[in-house]
Amino acid sequence: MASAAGREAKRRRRASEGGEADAENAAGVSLGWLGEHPTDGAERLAAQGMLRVNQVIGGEACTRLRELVDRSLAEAQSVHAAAPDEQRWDMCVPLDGSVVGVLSEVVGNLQPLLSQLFEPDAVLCELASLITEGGATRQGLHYDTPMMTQRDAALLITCFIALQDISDDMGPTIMLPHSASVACHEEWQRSVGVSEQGLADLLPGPTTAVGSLTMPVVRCAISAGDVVLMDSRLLHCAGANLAGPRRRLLYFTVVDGGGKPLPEDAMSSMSMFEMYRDKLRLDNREEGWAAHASADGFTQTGIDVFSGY
Ligand SMILES: O=C(O)CCC(=O)C(=O)O
Repeated sequence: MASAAGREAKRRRRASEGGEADAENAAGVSLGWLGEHPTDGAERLAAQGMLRVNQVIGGEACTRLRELVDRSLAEAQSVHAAAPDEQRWDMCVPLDGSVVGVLSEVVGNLQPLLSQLFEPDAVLCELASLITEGGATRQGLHYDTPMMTQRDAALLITCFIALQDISDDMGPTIMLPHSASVACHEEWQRSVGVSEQGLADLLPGPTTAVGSLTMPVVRCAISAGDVVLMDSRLLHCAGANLAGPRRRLLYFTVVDGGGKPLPEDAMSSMSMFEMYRDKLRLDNREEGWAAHASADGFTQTGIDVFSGY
């Protein structure tokens, strides 16, 4: 076991390897900056595979969504009574009136960036929530979509919306910027069997080894209303929620349009009630989305929940 001095030296070495870009990444950008520099925002997201945007929606909207997520979980738990001790939930979200309004606000506020990344007919292919209770352990590091074997495959970007302030010990999502690359995926696949255990120690960051590569680590400890956009090919995982309180994220994924094919094996990026599939296009947000909402989402949709994600 390393001495305290050895551990400190190692920590400093990792910190100096972390790089300024990743400190910037952790701090994020404002909507005002994004409005003025949409191309820079898109380039940053493309280069790093993630971009935090601060204060995309306000506190009241977060409260409404948090209440919806809690209500969904209560219903899910009454249906899934067999898993009362579950500490992680990935649940499709019904489009009730409050979700449509807030979702449309988020997409509208991010539009300067989204229009740099996607064709106008790009569509939401996921709409769900992620919950961890106090005591949830760290998720295994993974990507949601493999690096594409088809050259022209559609880009998928997942947007995680914080519904409350998320501190470091509540299990923020952990991301490895720059890991959406063929080289990093190959290193990860080659080494995952042996290093996954070790990653548990290494992920506090600011860097971690992925095979022979040293990758930066960003923990998305963010505030209510902040959004982190992530390339679905980026290596990431949910952090350990050490003691609670319950952590809630709403997330949606946009898949590009323009007739581009879905990447092979993109099925883990498809958490959404079937009835909304292909309906929520970026370019029909104002006229089209409300038509799919209902006063009581669950009556219309049922419950679709994946516990222990
Ligand atoms: O809960 C989180 O923070 C991330 C979850 C996640 O990455 C996943 O389930 O793919």
